[in-house]
Amino acid sequence: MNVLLIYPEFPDTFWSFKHALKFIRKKASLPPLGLMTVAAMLPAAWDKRLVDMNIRKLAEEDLSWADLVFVSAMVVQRESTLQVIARCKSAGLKVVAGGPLFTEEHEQFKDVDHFVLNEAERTLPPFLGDLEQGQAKYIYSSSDFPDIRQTPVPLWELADLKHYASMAIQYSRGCPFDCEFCNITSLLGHRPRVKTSEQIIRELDGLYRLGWRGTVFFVDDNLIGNKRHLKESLLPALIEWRKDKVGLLFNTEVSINLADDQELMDMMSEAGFDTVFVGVETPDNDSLAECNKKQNQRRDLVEDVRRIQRSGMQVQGGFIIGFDSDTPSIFQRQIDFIQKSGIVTAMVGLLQAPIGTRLYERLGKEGRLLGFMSGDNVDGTTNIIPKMNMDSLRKGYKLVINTLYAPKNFYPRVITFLREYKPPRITVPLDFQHVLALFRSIFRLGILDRERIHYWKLFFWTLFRRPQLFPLAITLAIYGYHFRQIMDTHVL
Ligand code: B12
Repeated sequence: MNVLLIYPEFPDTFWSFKHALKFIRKKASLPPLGLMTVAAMLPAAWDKRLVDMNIRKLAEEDLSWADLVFVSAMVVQRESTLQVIARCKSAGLKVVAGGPLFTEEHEQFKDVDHFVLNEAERTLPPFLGDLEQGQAKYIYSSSDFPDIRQTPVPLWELADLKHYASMAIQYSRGCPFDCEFCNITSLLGHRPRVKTSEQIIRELDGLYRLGWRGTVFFVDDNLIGNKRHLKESLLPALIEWRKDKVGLLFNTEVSINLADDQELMDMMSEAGFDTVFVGVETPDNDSLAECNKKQNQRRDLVEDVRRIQRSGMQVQGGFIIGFDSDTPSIFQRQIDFIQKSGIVTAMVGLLQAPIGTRLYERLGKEGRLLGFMSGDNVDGTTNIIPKMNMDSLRKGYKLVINTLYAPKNFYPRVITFLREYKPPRITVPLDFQHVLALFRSIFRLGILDRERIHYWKLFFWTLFRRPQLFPLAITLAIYGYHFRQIMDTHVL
C-alpha cells in the first residue's frame, strides 16, 4: 500500500512567518506533527510519502504513486484543503481525513471517503482493522481521551528537516482551565495527559540524531498543566539530557500562573526554554471574568510578564478584543499594556467563537453567530455579532494593529523587552543562513525601509548595551517586518 500524507498550504498569516522565513531561506516554520505521528501508527509494511504543501507543490506523480491519501488540517487551511480533496478525488483516490479541522467541521467536506476524527490513538486502529476487512466505515470518532504514553515517536524521517525553521514535539494534551472561547478542552479534555520523560527523550534523541540543532516547539496547550510531573520528571530529565548536547532551544505555551513559581521558571530556563506563548487576552478584569479566564484575573499582568522575562524567557502573547464587557477605551488600554509589557510578538485578534466552545453555545442561543470562523485570527473578521457596534470595533481594531506594528512603536517595544530579558545560557550555534540574514536585514530594513532610523537605533542600542542579545534583536526586527507585511495586506 502506498499512502500519501498531505498537509495543505497555509495562507499568508501572522503565524505563517512567511516574510520572515525568507531571511533565513526556510520554507515553513514547523512540520506537520499530527501527520508524522499518524504515519508512525500505520503498518510498517506500507510505503509512506509526506507532501507538506508549505514546502513543495503536490505533483501529479505523487497522485499516480498513491493508493490511498491521508489529509490533515486546521481551520486556517480550509481553502487549500478543499482543493486538495478535489484533486485527489479527480485522480480517483480514496481520501481519509483527520485532525482538528475535520473533527470540528467534517460536514463541510462531502467528498472525503473516511473521517478518522479526534485523536488517532483511539480512532485509527478500528479504521485500519475495518479497512483490512474491506469494510471501512464513513466516520470514526471517540469521546474519550487516550493515554498518550502509548503514542509512538513521530516519523521525522518523512520530512525534509532542512526546510523548517523549527521542529515540533508534544509532551502533553489538554488544559486544566476553562476559558469560554477556547476549544482545547472540548478537543483534548480538562485533565492534562502527559507522555513519560523517556518518551520525550527518545523523541529528542531522534531529532538530534537526524542532525537537528535549532529550536524545538513543545506544542502543548499548556506545558505547566501538570506542574508536578513537569517539575519532578520532565524538567530534570531535560536538564540532564542537554548536558552533552549543543543547541536545541525550546519554546512552548503556558498559562500566566507560571510567573508565580520562581523555581519552575528557573528549571524551565535551565532545561532550555527561552520563549513562552501566554494567552494574556486583555487587561480588563470584567472581560476576563466574562470569559472565565480565572487564572488571569486580579493580577498585575505587566509585572507577571516581566518576571518571566527576567527569568530568561521571552513572552509572546495572545490578545482578544470584542468581549461583551469591552468599552471603546479598550483599544488604547490594549496598546498601552502591550507597549509597557514588552510583548514583541503580540497576536491581537477579534473575539471569535470556535465550534465546540461554551462561547459558541452561548452566542448561538443569543442568536449572535455568523457561521464559521476564518481561522486567520488577525484578519479583523469574526463569526460573532459583538455587543459593540461592528464598525467601531473594526476601526478600533485597526488602530490597535497599526499602532502596535508601526516601526516607531514596534522597535521601542523590542528595546523594552531586551532591557528586562535575562539571556539564556544555552545558545543555538549560528549557521551561515543566520549570518546572511543579518546582511539581508541590513539591506531590507536598514537601507530600503523608509523607517530605517528605528532599525539602526535598535542595532546600535543592542550592540552597545546588550551585545549578547544582538542576534535576537535582529530576529525580532525581522519578525516586525513580517508582521507589517501581514497587517498591510490583511486587516480589513
Ligand atoms: C502547533 C500548532 C500550530 C502551529 C502549526 C504548525 C504546523 N505546521 O502544524 C502554528 C503555530 C503555526 C499554529 C497556528 C494556528 N493555529 Co494551531 N495549533 C497548534 C497546536 C498547539 C499543536 C498542533 C500539533 O502539532 N499537535 C500535535 C499533534 C500530534 O496533534 P494533532 O495534529 O491534533 O494530531 C492528532 C489528531 O488530530 C489526529 N490527526 C491529525 N491529523 C490527522 C490526519 C489523519 C488522516 C488522521 C487519521 C488523524 C489525524 O491524530 C493525531 C494524533 O492523535 C494545536 C493544539 C493541539 N493541542 O493540537 C493548535 C491548533 C491546531 N491550532 C489551532 C488554530 C485555530 C490555529 C490558528 C488558525 C489560530 C490560532 N489561534 O493560533 C493559527 C493559524 C495558522 C496560521 N498560519 O496563521 C486550533 C485548530 C482548530 C481547528 N478547528 O482547526 C488548535 C486545535 C488550537 C485551538 N485552541 O483550537 N498552530
